[in-house]
Amino acid sequence: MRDGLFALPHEPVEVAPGAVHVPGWLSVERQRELVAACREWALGPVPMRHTVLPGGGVMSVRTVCLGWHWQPYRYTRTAGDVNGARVARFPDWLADLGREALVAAYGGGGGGGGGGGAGEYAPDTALINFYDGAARMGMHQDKEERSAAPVVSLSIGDSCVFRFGNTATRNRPYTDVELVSGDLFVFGGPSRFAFHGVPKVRPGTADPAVGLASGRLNITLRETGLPG
Ligand SMILES: O=C(O)CCC(=O)C(=O)O
Repeated sequence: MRDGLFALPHEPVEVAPGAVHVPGWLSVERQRELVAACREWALGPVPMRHTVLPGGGVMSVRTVCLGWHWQPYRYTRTAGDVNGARVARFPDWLADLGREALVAAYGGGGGGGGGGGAGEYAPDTALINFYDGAARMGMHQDKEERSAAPVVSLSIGDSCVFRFGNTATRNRPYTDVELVSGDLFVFGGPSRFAFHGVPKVRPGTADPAVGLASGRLNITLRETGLPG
């Protein structure tokens, strides 16, 4: 449930310089379309799976990638740690959505830094993360990219606590932001390499109208800066 006092729909809230939360950005219709697309992507050619970390730990989140496959801690075209298949292509319409997101967050001026305005934003990878009620994501930086272009993050389904920190340490200071279905979060500029994570999902908070019976979907768009 949205806290009406602090998060008016579509009104961007700057959480840190270059880090902007846009509540209620995706319509229910668009969320439904994204959920349907995610269901397809989850099936393959590389199926959604729990990522195994180099030390043997297994992430509680399940992930499937588009465009480039992320595995700790690099991007490849094929998913050598899953089934060896090439990941599904990154669709043009998703890049368009990424550019729309930057306009919503920064007003079209490309305020997130990383070079250029929203029109030049060219995300070429997406991580589709699925959280069940117990899943978490520890504090980390998105730093395998060779581009400093902003990261665009979309939330659908159950609400969560999104912890947005600083660029120096995974500890305080950080801000806990409640991300609700349909919310957009963009981080670029001075916040591009900030530590962030998801310490808590709130089971049962999703609106069934978005087409997800339970759990939380997160779609994260990034520019890898790798040769196409
Ligand atoms: O689920 C989220 O909101 C964050 C996802 C994330 O940090 C990541 O994929 O690196």
